[in-house]
Amino acid sequence: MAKIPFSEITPEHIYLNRRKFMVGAGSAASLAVLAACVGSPSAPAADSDAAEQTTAATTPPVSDLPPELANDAPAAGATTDELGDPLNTYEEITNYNNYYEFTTNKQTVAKKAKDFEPFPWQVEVTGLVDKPTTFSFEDLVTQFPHEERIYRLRCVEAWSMVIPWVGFPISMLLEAVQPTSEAKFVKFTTVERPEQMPGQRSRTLDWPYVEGLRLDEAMHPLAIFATGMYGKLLTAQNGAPIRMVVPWKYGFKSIKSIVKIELTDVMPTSAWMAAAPNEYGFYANVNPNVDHPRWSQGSERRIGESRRRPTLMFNGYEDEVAYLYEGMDLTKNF
Ligand SMILES: Nc1nc2c(c(=O)[nH]1)N[C@H]1C(S)=C(S)[C@@H](COP(=O)(O)O)O[C@H]1N2
Ligand SMILES: [Mo]
Repeated sequence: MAKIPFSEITPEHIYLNRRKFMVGAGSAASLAVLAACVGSPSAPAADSDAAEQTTAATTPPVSDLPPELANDAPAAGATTDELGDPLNTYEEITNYNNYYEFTTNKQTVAKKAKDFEPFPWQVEVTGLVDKPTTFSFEDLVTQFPHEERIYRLRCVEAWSMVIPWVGFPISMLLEAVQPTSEAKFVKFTTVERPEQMPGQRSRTLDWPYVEGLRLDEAMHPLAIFATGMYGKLLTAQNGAPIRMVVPWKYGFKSIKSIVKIELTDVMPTSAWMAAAPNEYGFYANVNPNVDHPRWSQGSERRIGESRRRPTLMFNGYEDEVAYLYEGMDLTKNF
C-alpha cells in the first residue's frame, strides 16, 4: 500500500469530524463530498443546527505538518461532559498516559513515543465473520462517519479525565464484516514493534497487549474506535492511529494502536488477566462497590483536581449499559 502523505489524510479526517459534529447526522460521507468541502472549513454550514454550531469556526487550518506539530492547536466541540464536568486540557491528556509498550512511567510516555510512526497502518478483521477485511487507516476514516464523543476515562488506578474523542462506533465496523452466528466475543490486539516501542523490549506484560469484549458489549453504541482527540489525529501516546474507547469500563480495556480484531466463540484472555487474574477480570466494569485487591475503587482523583470525587457505577453510564449485565453477579464477574 502506498504511503499517503499526512497532508492528504488530515483535511478529510478533521473536516469529517467537524462536519459530523455540526450536523449530527448518521449518513455516510464520501470522499467526493469531503473534497468539495475542504478549503472552507470556517464557512457556516447551511444544513447545521444552530445550537451545535458555536465552535465550528474554530477548526484549525490544516497544513502539511508532522502529527506532533499538527496537534498544537486543538479544538473540541464542547467544554464539558454531559454531567457538566470540564474537559481535561490537551496538555493533561497527552502528558499523563498509561501505555506500557513505551514505559510504565505515565509522565514520560509522550517523550518515549516520539519516534512511533503510525502511518501507513492496517487493521486486519478476521475470525468468525462472513467478510474478513483488512482496512487501511484511510479506509477507516472515509468509510465510517466520525463524530466527537466526550467521555470520562476512569483508570483502574483511581484517577480519571474527561476526554473529547473523535471516532466511530465499533458496531459500524462489525456490521461491515458481518459476524457469523457463532461469534460471541471480539478480541483486539495492539501492534508489536519493539524497535519503536522500548517498553516491549522488557517483559512487563506478555506482548502483544490483548483485550476483549463480549460481542453485545462491542455492539453497544457507546463503544467506539477513536482516531482523534480534541479534533485532531490521535497522538502516539494516546494510541495512534486507532484505539478503542469503552467508557463504562476501566481504562485498561481501551486498548491502543490496534492492528487485529478477531471474532471468536471463546472469551479472550486479556493481557491483564494473564498478568494478574486475581486483580483484573474480563469485564472490568467501573464499579465503586468492588475494590481492587490493593486499593479502594470508591473514589477517584480527577486529573487537575485536588479533592477526590466519588466513583460512579459504570463510570456514570449506568442508565445506558446496566442492561448488558442483568442477572450477573458483578462481584464475581469483575
Ligand atoms: N496497548 C495498550 N493499550 C492501553 C494501555 C497499554 O499499556 N497498552 N494502557 C491502558 C490504560 S491502563 C489506560 S488508563 C488507558 C489510558 O489511555 P490514555 O493514555 O489515552 O489516557 O489506555 C489503556 N490502553
Ligand atoms: Mo489504566
